[in-house]
Amino acid sequence: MSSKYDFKAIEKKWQDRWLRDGLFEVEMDPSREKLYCLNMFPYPSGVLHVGHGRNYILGDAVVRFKMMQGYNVLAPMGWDAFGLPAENAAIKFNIHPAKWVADNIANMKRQFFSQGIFFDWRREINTSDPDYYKWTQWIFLKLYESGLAYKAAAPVNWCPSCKCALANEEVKEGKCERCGTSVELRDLDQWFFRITRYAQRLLDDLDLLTEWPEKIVSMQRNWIGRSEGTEVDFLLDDGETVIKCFTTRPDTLYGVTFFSLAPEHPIIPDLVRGAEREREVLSFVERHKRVGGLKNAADAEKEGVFTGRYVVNPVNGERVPLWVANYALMQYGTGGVMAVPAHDQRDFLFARKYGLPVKVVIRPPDSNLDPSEMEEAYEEPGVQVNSGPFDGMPSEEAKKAITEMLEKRGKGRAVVRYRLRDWLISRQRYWGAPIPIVFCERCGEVPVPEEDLPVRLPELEEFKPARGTSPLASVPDFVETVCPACGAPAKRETDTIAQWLCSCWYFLRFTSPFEKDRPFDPEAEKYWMPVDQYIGGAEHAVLHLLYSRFIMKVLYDLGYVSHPEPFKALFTQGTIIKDGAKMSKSLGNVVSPDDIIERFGADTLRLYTLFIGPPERAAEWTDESVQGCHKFLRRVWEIFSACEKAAASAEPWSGPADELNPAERKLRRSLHQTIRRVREDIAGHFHFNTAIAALMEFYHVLKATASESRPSVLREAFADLALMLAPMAPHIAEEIWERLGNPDSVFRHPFPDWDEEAAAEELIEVPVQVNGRLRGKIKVAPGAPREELERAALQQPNVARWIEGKKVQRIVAIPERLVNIVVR
Ligand code: ANZ
Ligand code: ZN
Repeated sequence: MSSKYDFKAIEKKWQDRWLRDGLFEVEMDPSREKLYCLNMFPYPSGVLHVGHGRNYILGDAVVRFKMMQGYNVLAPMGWDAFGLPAENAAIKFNIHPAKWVADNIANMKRQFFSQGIFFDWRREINTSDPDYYKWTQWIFLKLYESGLAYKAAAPVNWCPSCKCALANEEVKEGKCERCGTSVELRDLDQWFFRITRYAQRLLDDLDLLTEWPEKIVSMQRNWIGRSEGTEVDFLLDDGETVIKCFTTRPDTLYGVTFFSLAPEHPIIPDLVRGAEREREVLSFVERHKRVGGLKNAADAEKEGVFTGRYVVNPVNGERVPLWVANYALMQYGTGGVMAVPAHDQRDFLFARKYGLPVKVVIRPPDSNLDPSEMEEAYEEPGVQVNSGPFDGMPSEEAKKAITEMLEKRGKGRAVVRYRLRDWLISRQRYWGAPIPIVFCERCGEVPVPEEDLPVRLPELEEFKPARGTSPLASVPDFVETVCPACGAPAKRETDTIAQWLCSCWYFLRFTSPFEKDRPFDPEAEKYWMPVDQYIGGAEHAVLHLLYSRFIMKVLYDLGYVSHPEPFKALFTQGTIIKDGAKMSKSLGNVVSPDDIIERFGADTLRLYTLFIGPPERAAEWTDESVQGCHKFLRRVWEIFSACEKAAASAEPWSGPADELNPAERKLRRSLHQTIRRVREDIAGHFHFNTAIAALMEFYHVLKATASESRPSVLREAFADLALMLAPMAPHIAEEIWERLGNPDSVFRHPFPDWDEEAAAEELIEVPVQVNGRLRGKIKVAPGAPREELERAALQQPNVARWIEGKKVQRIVAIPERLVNIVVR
């Protein structure tokens, strides 16, 4: 009497019902424990593929599981709508970014809905909405007031294709992260956030993030890049000018044989002015300035040019030649490097190439080094040699001693350096929030008063980037304004804010998105924050996640938020692979969730996405396995509809265990063992994959025992099966749950707990013989090992009597069958 698995009707029914009943709509409720579960919000790029589902389906399953555990769960969603992706696509398809964004949002929302991925949509955020970016501008002003935002001319990474300056974090191996074009360095007036002031705090508080993947924490640590070292003053051969360098190896100071300057070092033109080498040096500088990106220079072929000038080593008065070298970076330390070829590999390669001397000042603890025979630098610690008064001292000790000597003589000092640079926040692009600053002839830089926010982005027809200036610069209505301080005519800043700032605080806005007069309600922030579970891609390890931590700390210091860190636990899901490559639109290997839903339903799509493998690892998508998951759901449906009438007619089993028949006992044992596994797999590390495998095994037991089981036992089994399936395949779960006669949503019901007794393995009776004659019986678990049988047999009271006072010669134990004790 089984009915067909009509997934289309079932899924539509429940999606409408969840919407109507506001299943995901939550309010602050101090009497309940809250749980804030957040998926990184997407760029509204248009269409979701099943690779995206790895993130959102996982998030939805976690949310539903947590609801069933009784938490007050906040699960919001929104759109990271400003920025290059929207603008570049809009240019490509020749439609306005606002329209492009709106169309895409509509489609993606539909796709979320049809996958049963639900949110509290009342809280939806669009970062390009003036009601939102008003507060992004407000945050800019807060940083400005705190001296954390400043404008400066600086060499910036410039992408000639995007016609846009990029943050260091957006440059990958010297190329633009967005479009892959080689990045150049250009001097431009730019806005920066002084994130460097928070370097130490951002580093220290990594210790609070015990529920983050270790990998991400260490990436942030490296990105901040703290190093302790010494700043050393070298005197130029004019006898006046000091050129500084930063070193982490002051112990090698006696081994300096030349000095390298970064090509962008501002002193270079003065060094060679009027000299014979001027043209050669300046043309080298021109050529090498162009190669952008902090990291780029490290692995490139070492190249340099001699300036014709010398500097003096402060410890021994030696004159060493001053070079310009491509491996010296202007953005790190002082832009100058004291070069020690014997103990630094980059210096070594450079010295060998240009025939510069190699002088050993550290030897290995039990051997000597001959500079002419060295094939690479000796970078390890050791013992000082050729180091004047420090000879014989262990090099680790000499670091401190030499620094102290320099400090005494005023020629150097201990310093801490960070690799982290200030955060470049301005963009010469249209599609972003205007920077709320006005320039007045009389008053200079004036922040827009808070009550005048938002500074609206004008609607433009022509928004393509021009040569390095924002398209807003050519809109007189926007540019011309009056000075908020003195009322005189003034001009607006025309750069826009990088979209990274929009996503640095959206999680705060979600707590109270309806606030009109403030970015968020402090009470709501206090209740909902921090985000308990953040889920997203590892590619955001140092961009979004570091920036968000910074902004949170600034707001914390200003008293606007009550937590120093935004994200308590972080989960980074693995990617979906198809045909050997990461699934992506640009590679043309995407699978549409729409197609899978059409053929098999959303529950199948969800189940397979969760079943595909451990969620933190990459996994390969195969269409056959989708069908396997579908078959499983169909079988569940079929056996349920065969048993529906019986199960719905009874109360769940609650009688004593000895009244169960063998089939019933087997079914209940399997059920409660499955509950234990499913609970542990999900709660531990979101291992829905093994939880689903357990449910599949349970199905087989259910199938084998259903016909011999009474209605009450079936009732218990199907109810718990529905509850367990609910986070993963919510539609079919609700349908089964309702048909069992439950009036409320399955998500208003607690996730089941297992009964230890029912889950326990059934004991088997094994006869025990003494000298071949039956003397007793023991009860052991199936498969219990020999030693356990022997131990139990010897303790059995009647057996013990028969062997008392005798000598046990030998015990033969056959698991599950027999124990024979031979005595004399
Ligand atoms: C001399 C020396 C001798 C160095 C030696 C190392 C080994 P970390 O540890 O990553 O902070 N350095 C300093 N400023 C630089 C710049 N602007 N561009 C390129 N390299 C620069 O690196 C610190 C080391 O990087 C410094 O220590 C310096 O080389 C180099 F046997 O100074 B060292
Ligand atoms: Zn003014």
